[in-house]
Amino acid sequence: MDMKAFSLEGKIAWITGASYGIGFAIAEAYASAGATIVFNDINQDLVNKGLAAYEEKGIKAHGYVADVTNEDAVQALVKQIEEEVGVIDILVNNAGIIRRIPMIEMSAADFRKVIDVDLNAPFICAKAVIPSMIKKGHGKIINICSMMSELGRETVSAYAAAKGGLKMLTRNICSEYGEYNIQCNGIGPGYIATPQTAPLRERQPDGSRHPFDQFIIAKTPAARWGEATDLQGPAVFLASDASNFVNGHILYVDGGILAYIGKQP
Ligand code: NAP
Ligand code: GCO
Repeated sequence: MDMKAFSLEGKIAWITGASYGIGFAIAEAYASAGATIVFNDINQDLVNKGLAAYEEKGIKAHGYVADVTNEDAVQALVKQIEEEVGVIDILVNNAGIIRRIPMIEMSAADFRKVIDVDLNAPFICAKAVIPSMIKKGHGKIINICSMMSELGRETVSAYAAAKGGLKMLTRNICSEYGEYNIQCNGIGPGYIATPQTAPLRERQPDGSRHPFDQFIIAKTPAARWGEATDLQGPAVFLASDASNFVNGHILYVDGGILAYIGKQP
């Protein structure tokens, strides 16, 4: 087998919400594999922060301000990227938010906001890039799903609904555009140590670990939280020619949580 199949040389990758966190780690891996990195974030400060962080890693990224929930803004952004950088070969729908509120206390506005960012935006961004991928004869779309694409838990009703929907959007893009050599897959991270999960890992006043932190350690065969870098290899695989016959698949990168009943307390 020619290992060049894992290379991203000559490819243009757009990772949404990639100023930091999982998106940044994926972009870093894609740059190492030879891709040109394009990212967006919701305001110029974050884009500048991202550009500085990429530069520190020796990566010349292209950063744009765009709210991925705004279809006109995304359509304009893709046109601008195609003019300034080139046609997008790889889209990673990474931007996402969570609101941890008991369902019956959650406002419909909060529920809608999570659905808007975590489900509507991946639809908007995929819809914007697919026409040029069809013309180009290939494309890769990777949706950052979640264990909550499979499981529920208290306080994350909107997030689980969005990520469950994102799993099925992934399968539908596969079904509708697979014949154009477009592969759409998902990555389902387990519990990853990023700003999004920081509240779940905060030390208690007595210095002990957060109860949820202890719970995740007991539920994970790897007995640790994931790091954003744990997602880099799987993300490169799904963006590369090595996965051209993998489509509609959600690759769980969770340290084994989904397979494990959990350690007896
Ligand atoms: P994070 O640290 O909160 O980063 C999320 C990124 O998305 C930030 O750069 C954020 O920018 C950006 N963003 C949010 N709303 C946006 C919008 N409307 N338009 C453009 N950018 C927007 O989260 P993370 O932990 O890296 O998670 C990244 C993805 O992985 C999310 O989809 C999340 O659901 C998923 N995930 C995370 C975990 C985990 O354990 N961390 C596990 C499974 C799945 P702002 O700073 O402006 O909000
Ligand atoms: C939570 C966490 C999870 C993780 C991730 C798990 O509150 O349960 O934020 O939702 O972010 O999605 O895969």
